[in-house]
Amino acid sequence: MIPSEDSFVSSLRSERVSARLGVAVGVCFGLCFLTGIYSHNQYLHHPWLPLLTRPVWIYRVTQGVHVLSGTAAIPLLLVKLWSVYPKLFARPPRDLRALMLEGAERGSIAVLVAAAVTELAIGVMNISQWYPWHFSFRATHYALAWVAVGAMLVHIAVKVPVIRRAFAPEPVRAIPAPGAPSRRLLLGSAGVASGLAVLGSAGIAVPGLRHLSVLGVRSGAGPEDLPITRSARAAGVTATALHPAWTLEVRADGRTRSFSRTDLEALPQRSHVLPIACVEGWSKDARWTGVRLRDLLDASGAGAGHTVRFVSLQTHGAFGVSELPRSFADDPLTLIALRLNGEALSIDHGYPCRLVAPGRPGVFQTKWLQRIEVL
Ligand SMILES: Nc1nc2c(c(=O)[nH]1)N[C@H]1C(S)=C(S)[C@@H](COP(=O)(O)O)O[C@H]1N2
Ligand SMILES: [Mo]
Repeated sequence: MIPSEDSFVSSLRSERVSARLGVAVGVCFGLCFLTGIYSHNQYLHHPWLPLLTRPVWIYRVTQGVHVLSGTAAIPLLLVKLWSVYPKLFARPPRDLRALMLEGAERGSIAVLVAAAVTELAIGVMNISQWYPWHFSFRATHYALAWVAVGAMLVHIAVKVPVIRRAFAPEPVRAIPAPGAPSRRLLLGSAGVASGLAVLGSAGIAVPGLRHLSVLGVRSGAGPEDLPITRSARAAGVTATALHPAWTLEVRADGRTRSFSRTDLEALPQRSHVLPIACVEGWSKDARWTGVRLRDLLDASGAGAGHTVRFVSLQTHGAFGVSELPRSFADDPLTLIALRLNGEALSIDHGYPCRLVAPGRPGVFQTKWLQRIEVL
């Protein structure tokens, strides 16, 4: 027998509960969306959205909030779906007009649920670096974000009367049956589950919480005290990066200059504390020492105000090439790093040299540099 809406009798379900869970999910999605747009713009460079170089940890914060607000949304969304799923079994109205209206509303909710669940699921899978699909993660995650947020706004607009009712003072307080959990307990548990998910993941970005990071994929260990994403072996650079004849080529104004590691060490050395902040949400500060990019460009005859392309020795896989917008290229903190936390750069962190710029996502902090092109 197919159940009807009335077959679900839990007194924990109510408009008041669903609306409060909805607000919590909505806040998480809003944070996730805004920080996601900021992150995505690092790839697209929309002129209407500036990319900030200060504070140097800006991307640590935006991407940390992105991943943690998405994580927080997962338990909240599950409880929210539980609180409303009996509606799936509601009998359709007989009146044609009402039927069409309800059909449209249900259609928009179906889009919202599908987009939201898929978005959170592929986000988690991306953090775990598990890609059982063939589409581009970033393009899909970005497109689905607009679908989810658009459908959410429609949903909120349609539900305004319900939301008003749900937040109005309760005329008669619902008293739970003896022994039954209260709605307050349900909401509290959803909040605690969400908080624990955040706490278990926050160590990927928040230093003091690293030991709590039971859910975090990368909690902080690695050569020179910094995690590694792609190793030198995985990038296929072990032979080329250690080759004694390695030089860094700098192409500017139609001329190419070459710098050996000794040449780079002979230029004035600067040290700055700058974070590596991965799109996966993990981040860590490190002390980088090397040549200021601006000094190297000056030594190569390149003026200010140019986008600069970085090409690594990497022969396969993504992220072997990056383009640095001019505000970062001319920034005095942007380094061609030779040393990390007081030691020569290890090969997994980008030996012979790598790019480190303030406020940039980790994916563009290109390791194992081979060539720099001033565009
Ligand atoms: N050439 C190259 N550089 C790269 C990558 C890569 O795959 N290839 N990965 C990037 C990513 S995604 C991150 S988060 C940082 C991580 O730097 P680390 O491994 O030194 O911590 O390196 C970046 N630099
Ligand atoms: Mo990354």
